[in-house]
Amino acid sequence: MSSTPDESAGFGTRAIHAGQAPDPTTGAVTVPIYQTSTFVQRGVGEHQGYEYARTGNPTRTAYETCIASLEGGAWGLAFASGMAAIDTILKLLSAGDHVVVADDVYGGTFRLFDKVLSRFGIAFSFVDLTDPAAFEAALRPTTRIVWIETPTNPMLKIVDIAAVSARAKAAGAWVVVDNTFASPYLQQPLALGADLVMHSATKYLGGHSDVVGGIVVGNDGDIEARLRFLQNAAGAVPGPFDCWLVLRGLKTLALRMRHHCVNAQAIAEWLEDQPAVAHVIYPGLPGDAGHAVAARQMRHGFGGMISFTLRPGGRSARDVVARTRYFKLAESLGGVESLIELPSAMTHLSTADSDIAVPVDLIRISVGIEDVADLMADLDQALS
Ligand code: P1T
Repeated sequence: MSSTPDESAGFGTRAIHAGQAPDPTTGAVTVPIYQTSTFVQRGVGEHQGYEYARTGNPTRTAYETCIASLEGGAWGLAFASGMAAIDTILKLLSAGDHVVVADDVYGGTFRLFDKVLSRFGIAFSFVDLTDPAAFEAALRPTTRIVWIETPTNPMLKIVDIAAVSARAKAAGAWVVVDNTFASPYLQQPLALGADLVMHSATKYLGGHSDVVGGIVVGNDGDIEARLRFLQNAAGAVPGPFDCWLVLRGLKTLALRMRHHCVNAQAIAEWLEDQPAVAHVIYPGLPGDAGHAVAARQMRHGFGGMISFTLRPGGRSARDVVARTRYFKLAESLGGVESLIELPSAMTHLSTADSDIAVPVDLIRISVGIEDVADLMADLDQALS
């Protein structure tokens, strides 16, 4: 009765079947929500693979198995949030270790590194990883991790994962890619040489803005054992219902990503023609600084995120983000509904006054899967 798909099965097939064999006791086609904190033992240590729900839960196992398959990894580990996943990865390090970080990352990642983990003796250098010379200069004998986002949040810079991974490997450092903005449908960092890939599952993986979660995927068994130990030791795990919600989201990931990409490409091209708009950042635009690398390392499209600035003299960015109807003014991204925000005052407030502060007038949109004509009309009325 196993429905485990072949490794050669397509992405859409694995999204629906990997880790999701029908329930062996009832035949339920969807994985049940095992809402239990503990599991009975026949004798001491004699159990059916589960002892205590912090350590493991069958709903979580299904979700972890599915996302590992989608990222092309050997294993996956789920966490209570993207930040919990990042925090747990960094706990692989010790005082004295050094991390090279892309100079444009989610504000919460910067906050955790700069304000929390630095107090535990881990050093961080924020550098432009699209500049090979800057990357080279940032490497130290103590560098253990190179932390990449691509596309970055919110400047949508494109980092060459294969090139950075090759150099990091030679320097003895692991490469971790935060793949939140791309999703495994558009980009598979492990195949490009990364050691670990992580996500805020809150975004495209869940896809419906109804759950907070994080995930880490890799191939190396030694790193898996150490992360599994930390997952259980620190306990920042998701509950079974949250695992189930992300698992349900994964089933339509391919469908949703295709629509996000088509809508975003059309809106980016349209925005470029608007007199009120000064500059549009979207890796799918042929003139975009990251287009060539993105075209090489991404597939099917360039994602659903666009950032842009306005020409002086017209409406302010603050005014525009408060005027849209369908684009809801909110933090987060990657859901079916479109969102708009001002990173400098919202998601990236923690970077204000730092070396990696984002432009104060930058607008970021997460393009949803609504009808694109309605989205354009909404932006049009907000801009004009
Ligand atoms: O919110 P959480 O699930 O803990 O994930 C944090 C995180 C990690 N990495 C990236 C690239 C992210 O974008 C995020 C969360 N970002 C937002 C909430 C945002 O609006 O940008």
